[in-house]
Amino acid sequence: MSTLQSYGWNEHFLHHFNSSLYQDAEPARVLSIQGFKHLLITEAGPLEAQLSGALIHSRSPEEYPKVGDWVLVKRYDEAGIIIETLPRINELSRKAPGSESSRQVLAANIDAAFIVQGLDRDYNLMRLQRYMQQLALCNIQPIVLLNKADLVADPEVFRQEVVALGYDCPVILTSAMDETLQEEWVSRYLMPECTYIMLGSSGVGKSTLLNSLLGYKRQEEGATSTANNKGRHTTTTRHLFLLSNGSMIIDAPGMREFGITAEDGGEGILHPLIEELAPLCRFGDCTHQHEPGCAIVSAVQNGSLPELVYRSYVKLLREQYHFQTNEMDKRRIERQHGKITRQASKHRKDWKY
Ligand SMILES: Nc1nc2c(ncn2[C@@H]2O[C@H](COP(=O)(O)OP(=O)(O)OP(=O)(O)O)[C@@H](O)[C@H]2O)c(=O)[nH]1
Ligand SMILES: [Mg+2]
Ligand SMILES: [Zn+2]
Repeated sequence: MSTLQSYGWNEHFLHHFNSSLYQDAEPARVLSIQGFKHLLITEAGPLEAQLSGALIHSRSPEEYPKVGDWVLVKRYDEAGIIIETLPRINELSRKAPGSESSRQVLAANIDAAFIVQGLDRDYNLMRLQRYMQQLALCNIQPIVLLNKADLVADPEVFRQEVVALGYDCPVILTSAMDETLQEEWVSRYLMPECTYIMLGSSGVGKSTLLNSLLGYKRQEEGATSTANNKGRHTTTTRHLFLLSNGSMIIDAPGMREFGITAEDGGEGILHPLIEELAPLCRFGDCTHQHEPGCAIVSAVQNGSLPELVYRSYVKLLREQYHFQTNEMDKRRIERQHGKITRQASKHRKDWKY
């Protein structure tokens, strides 16, 4: 197998490469980004590269290469210049922290994401559902990984709680300290040539798990004494690693905020039971909050839809609405701005100034 194939190069990217304008460039995958420095893997091995000026000026920041992206690169002596990002299969995004309605792309071309929570103090079902929602919007398969199972007396209770939420995804108990526990899910869920990402708060054990899978300590791990200190973030950049079984994992810094976004005109709160019940509501535009004849509210009342799923649904729906209205306001302002500029240039012509 070629180097690129082992990093996930496939027909989709080959097709876009063949139809691109840059036949003199070579394809590469982005392994990590530090400031201007992009570490790429090419057929001939690793290469450091920067973005071309043309790429920076002609694209918006979400379109700049992210970890996991396939790019076209040209070599100049020892250095590489990235001239294009190949179309993505998907992108993992969130609401940009601190913003009202901007989207931030964290990584690209992801087959599945591990939502990692620590069973010590990090375990939180509302937060878990926030990740579920955003991954569904991004079209990325979630896998719940409940780590630090060694620290609680009966970890299965936690697992059952997550299973009871009714999402369509694997829920796994593990511990970075227990190789047997790891072997069970690794052989089942980590597939060769597939790309995974570790998501979760700081200190849940993402890097420790990754090191254990790599079989050597590559990523810095938070010291036990400071693991309970909320402000500490041990991993600071995303990095894609190739495991010996042929799968790839992106280790990411812990996230304080994982704000959800919304698709254009998309409704998309994606819980299987909610999707199944919504068409049964009396009103087609039911918001599932106070309307009579709402199938979702009655499912909560009769216990077939967990209340926690409903609560998170209402909360996330409001956030999505907020994100969307802001987006619309922005567009309205931009349109208005365009109109003013057009009027101004008309005046300029009329008055010749
Ligand atoms: N008991 C126990 N401790 C663990 C386990 N996994 C990780 N830890 C400890 O938790 C602490 C934090 O682990 P990290 O791997 O640095 O956490 P992280 O998720 O990578 O954190 P950030 O890089 O800050 O996002 C370390 O002290 C680990 O030794 C586990 O399964 N059991
Ligand atoms: Mg880490
Ligand atoms: Zn309803």
